[in-house]
This record gives sequence, structure tokens and C-alpha cells, in this order.
Amino acid sequence: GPAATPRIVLFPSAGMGHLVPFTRLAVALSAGHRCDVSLVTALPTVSSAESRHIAALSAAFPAVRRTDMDLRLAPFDASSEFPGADPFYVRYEALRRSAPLLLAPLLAGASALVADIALASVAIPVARELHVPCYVFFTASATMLSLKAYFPAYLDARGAGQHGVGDVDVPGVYCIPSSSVPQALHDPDDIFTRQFVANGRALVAANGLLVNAFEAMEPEAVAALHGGAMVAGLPPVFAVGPLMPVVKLGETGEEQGNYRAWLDAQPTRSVVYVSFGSRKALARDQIKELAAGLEACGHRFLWVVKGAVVDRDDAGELNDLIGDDEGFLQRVQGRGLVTKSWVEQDEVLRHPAVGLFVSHCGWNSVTEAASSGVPVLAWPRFADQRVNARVAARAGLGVWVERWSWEGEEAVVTAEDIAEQVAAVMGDEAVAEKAASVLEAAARAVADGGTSHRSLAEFVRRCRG
Ligand code: BUP
Repeated sequence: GPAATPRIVLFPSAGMGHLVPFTRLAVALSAGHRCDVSLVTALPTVSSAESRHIAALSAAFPAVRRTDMDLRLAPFDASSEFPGADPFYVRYEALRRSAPLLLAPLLAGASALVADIALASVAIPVARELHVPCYVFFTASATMLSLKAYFPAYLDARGAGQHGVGDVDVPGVYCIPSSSVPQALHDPDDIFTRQFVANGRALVAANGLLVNAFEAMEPEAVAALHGGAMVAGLPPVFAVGPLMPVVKLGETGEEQGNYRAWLDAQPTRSVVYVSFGSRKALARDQIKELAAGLEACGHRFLWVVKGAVVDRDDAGELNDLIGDDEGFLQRVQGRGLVTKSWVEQDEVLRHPAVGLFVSHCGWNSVTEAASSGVPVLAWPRFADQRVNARVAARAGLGVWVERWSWEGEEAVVTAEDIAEQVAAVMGDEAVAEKAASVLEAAARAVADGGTSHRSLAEFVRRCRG
């Protein structure tokens, strides 16, 4: 008879950068591979974008069941313990400490747990106790997964008494310069570093690792992860990306949707789309230079500006946010559209009017650029983004101006510099052609018989047991 339907429990951490790829995975497993899928939703969510995204998922794909995890039932209140820390990292910590209590009841009857990388070291032992196989889903690049897996060995080899993080030569992948190592990792006591190292050490205890990446874009990293030379005892790695967008948040405010009509009215590949992701705001003086740079570059642009780390806190006026005391918005009216609302980024990137993506290189953004063939002008800001920017540039998905500063470095990137780089990349036909070839490779990977499609099928086969 037909093989049993695997029951897969997905356990994301916080932030759109994690939730979005988890919902894509949920739909790929449920609609694409006929698994019985439930998504653990820790409530209340940190941002309102997350709660809207979860609601939209339920409406569009009721077959993906929601299993709510009420964090108010956990005895641990992380916010008081880490005053001033990034609210998303604080939530990871709350989830990590609550998991032993709150996760176990959700695993009854499960064939497998797929836990977010940020929760790996706590989820694996909970699942093991219940004899449920535990897979870890890495929501960033395969190159970054290599760093995560190798980093504990790097620390151990460095020896006691040595401090600071230098260049990290990940065997078989690349020597990550100290300046591209996520800022937080230079501080061993940082909340992010502690989680990063604990989760990195735990990877060998997982039943397998899924990564939202594909072989053709990161051949060295995928090969090294498979090869065993980088970290002894690493479980099987399934490169299943780029996972395809499936859920739209839906209309929310009056600003929402305006950009669609505007984009429709613009010529083919004439618009520069600018966004730095969902979880950090640029410094005010940098926002000002960016505004002046976009004005000076001469091209049309759609710019999503963020004024706060968590969207619920972002009540300011657009004019104040961009420090617009000199009529910038009036001057660029018609040529530039500036919004602080959520846009459907994937839809924007697939729009024929868009010709360039000025991006912070959050990994989801890179995968969306890859699967829409839009070249990236990479301007990484923090965490894994310089590693991702290098991946994008090496794969031919665009250009990374390596001297541009990131968070914690003093230098403000000037308007002239921004205008010059944007104009140069917009005018470079070779860049556009290479990005189009990355799109072809991405499409091949996820098509029937492609490397990523086969990896996901193999993962499902293992879940069937
Ligand atoms: Br902002 C914004 N619309 O307006 P990343 C983001 N997104 O669809 P991040 C929108 O959120 P981490 C908007 O398409 C992507 O899927 C975007 O994830 C979508 O960056 C996601 O690109 C953002 O990985 O998260 O938000 O900095 O740091 O966890 O990678």
C-alpha cells in the first residue's frame, strides 16, 4: 500500500527572516510532497509582520496546521534579563529556555521535528528524549552554515587565553576575513555569540541539516558540507533552495498597494529597488546620504525605509524618518517612491520594471533576487550579510562594494559614492546577463529532478522511515 504520510513539526524562531523561509518550507512539504505539516507559532509574535504572515498562511494553506505555543506560560521572561539587546535575539533566548517545557507536548505522534537553527541546541535533546528525529533548518547561506559548523573548532584550535576573532579559514570553503565575520562574534559574551556557538556545536547531534541554498550557487560550501573534511560527524545536508514564495501578507494600510500601480507605469528594468530588510534601521545620517544618492543617481527608485527594529515601534512620519527638511520627497515625486510600509518584496523583484536591488543581503533577499534574476548591489549591514554578499557577487548575482562600511564602523557612505555605484551597475549589461543566468540555475535546481528538488524528496523519504 501507499507509504505512511510523514507528520512533520516545524519550529521556527522569530523575525520575518526566519518565519518566511519556514512557511515556504511548510508549503513545499505539504502541497509539494504531501506531508502532514504543522507549524509551531510562538505567541505573541515580536513584530506585527509576523502575525500577519501567519494569518495569511492559514488563510491560503489551511492544510498547514498551526500549533500555538503560548510563551506567557513559560516561566522565563527574557526581556528583563537582557535590557537593550536586540528584541529578536531576546526572543530566541526565551524560546530556547522555554523549549524543554513547551515543545515536548507538541511532538506527540510526530515523524520528525524541523527546528530553526537558532533553537538547535535546545530542540535536539527534547526530540531525542521522545525518540523523534530532529532536523535543523538553516535559513541562511550554505557558506554561512559552513562557518557555523566550523566556528567551534576554530575557537578550540585557537587555544585558551587567546581572544578576538581573526580570519576564519573554513576548510574547503573560503577564508572569511575578520572584517566579514559577524560583528557580534568578536565578543564571546554577546547573546548572539553564545547561541551561535552552542547551536554550532549541536549540529553533529542532528539527524540532518536543511539549508535554503542550492548547489550551483555555492558549489564549494555544499561540497564541503557533504564531504566530512570540514567537521567530522556532520549529519546529511539537504540543500533545498531557493524555496519559493507562497504567501502574501495581504493589504494593510492605505499606503499598501500604491507601489504596484506605480511600478506598472514604469519602463522595463528602469527602477532601483532599495531595502535593508525587516530588522534593522539605518542610522539617520546614513539615511540622509542614501536619499541624496538616490536623487543624484538619475534613475527611478522604490525605497522601503525602516525607522525602528520592530515594526510596532515605528510610528514616525516619513519626512522625519528621512530627515527631509529640504523638500527631497517633492523633488523626486514621480521618479521615486518612498514608503515605510511593508511591500511584497518578491512581487516587486519579479516585476519587469525593476532593474536593480540595493540590498543588505539578508539571505532571503538574496534567494529572492536569485529566483527573479534581478542583480544586487550589495550593501551588507550586519551579522551574516557580508558572507552572503560575497556569495552573491561570486555567483554573478551582482556587485558588492567591499569598502562600504557596515554597522559599528564609523564611515558614512556618501551620496556621491552611492549615486556613482548605482548608475554604474544599472548601466552594465554584463551584470544583468549574469544575474539572468543565476535565475536559470535556480529554476533548474528546484524543477523536478533538480538538485534541490531531489534533496527535499530525499529528506521526506527519510521522514517516512
Ligand atoms: Br522590509 C520587507 N517586504 O517590506 P531577509 C521584507 N520583506 O516582503 P532580514 C518583504 O522579508 P534576517 C518588506 O522579501 C524577505 O523574504 C523579504 O528577510 C521580506 O532579511 C524577508 O532578506 C526578509 O533575510 O532578516 O529581514 O534582515 O536578518 O533574519 O536575514
